[in-house]
Amino acid sequence: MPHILHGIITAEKAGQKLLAVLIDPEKFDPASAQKFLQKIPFLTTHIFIGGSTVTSEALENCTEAIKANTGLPIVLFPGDHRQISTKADALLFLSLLSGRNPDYLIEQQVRSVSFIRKTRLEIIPTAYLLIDGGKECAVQRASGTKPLRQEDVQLIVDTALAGKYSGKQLIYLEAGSGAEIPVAPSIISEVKRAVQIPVIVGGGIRSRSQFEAAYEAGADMIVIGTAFEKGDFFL
Ligand code: 1GP
Repeated sequence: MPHILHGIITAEKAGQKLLAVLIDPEKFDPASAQKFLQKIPFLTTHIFIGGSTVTSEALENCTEAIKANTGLPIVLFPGDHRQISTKADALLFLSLLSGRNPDYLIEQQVRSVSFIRKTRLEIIPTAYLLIDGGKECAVQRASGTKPLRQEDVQLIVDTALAGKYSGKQLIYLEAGSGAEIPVAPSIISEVKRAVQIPVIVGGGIRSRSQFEAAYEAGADMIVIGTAFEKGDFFL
């Protein structure tokens, strides 16, 4: 089994919690990579790189700078088919299952293949579910899709399970970068109970209590971007 996915599954089975720090190349100065990486929490296990509207050049420069300054696995979290760098270790091959826009369900994915085939990136099939975080987020704008309402727990669980039945290896519950309300712990626990595969949770986590609540509810990996980007290393 591929290396990074294997590591995530092994951690899940051992009950070891994972933390990914998300870097958006659009908001990140590659020259600050070393300083930034010195400040991230010691429990960080992965670096995610991506954003909704990143150019290939910004992505390349950012990934190169991060790679030069850390031994942590670098995982691409792309907003579209152009956001792929050979300098990373793995790629979350996302399908936006909460939406009904074919462009983000399959078109971007097809377009990415001719480039991916020339790389050695580990490809990780990932079900990506956008959940209402209390304000319109970049994914919503870029994809033209609506998030699932936090009240619709059954629909969220069914969507996650449809992802698993389609062969996705990870379920990513996303409240949106800078969300006002993170994904509720009750949703995380219902999804986790149903899917029994690794669950990633991100969007709007900016306090230790939110962080711990997500882990306790069953998140296997938490993704934090905005808080650290703003210099608030709250952990
Ligand atoms: C967004 O899940 C990530 O795609 C992280 O969200 O920037 O709000 O931490 P934040």
